[in-house]
Amino acid sequence: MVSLKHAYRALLCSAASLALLNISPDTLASDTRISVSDSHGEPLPNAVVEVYFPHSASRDTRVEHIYQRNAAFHPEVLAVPVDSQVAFPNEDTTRHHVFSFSDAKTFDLNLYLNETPPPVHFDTPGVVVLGCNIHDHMQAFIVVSNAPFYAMTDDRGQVSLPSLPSGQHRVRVWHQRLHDSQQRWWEGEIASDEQLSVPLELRATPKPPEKLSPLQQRFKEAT
Ligand SMILES: [Cu+2]
Repeated sequence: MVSLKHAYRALLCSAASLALLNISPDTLASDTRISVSDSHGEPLPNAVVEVYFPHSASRDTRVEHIYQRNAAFHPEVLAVPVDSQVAFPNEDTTRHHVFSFSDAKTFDLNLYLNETPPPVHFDTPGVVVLGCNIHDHMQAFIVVSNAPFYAMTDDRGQVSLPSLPSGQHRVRVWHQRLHDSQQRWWEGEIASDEQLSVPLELRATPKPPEKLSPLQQRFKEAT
């Protein structure tokens, strides 16, 4: 039989461990989360969340892929660390012409079918809007991030964060329907032990990809 004194000591010990959990967010696994929803409270998957905090780890750059199948880009949203490369393989039996005129990366992969062009290097942070010059409805986004932590929300509109240093940290959230320019971010802050909910005011319908202007068309033909 457990004595009252032992039970009391056990209670004290578990209270001490709980207190330890609360005061050491730097060293223990965190369940800090950011939840992103629309203004009606519906969870938003595929939103990109960035958290900025002091860190020394180097970036894990790599080659990613956005492939084309059934005249659509897959995935539709890709988040990569700055200095990553992305290849654009075509899995369709028709040709595609992938391009972007975004400030973060302007490029043009002229009509191709089976021979995937060399990967494109994304060396500037920002949102790159992709289109296809043949299929106007095709659209995708590459979010190039220089934040120490970035992730995309899951089906529940959530992102789990690593253990954050104590204090307030800058947070940015992007969603393709946040603003017509598709370049606007929601900005805020999160504390190391906080659960943050971000409701976004979205525009009603997705904007079709930017078409080549007559001037851009002439520029393209001249190069
Ligand atoms: Cu296409």
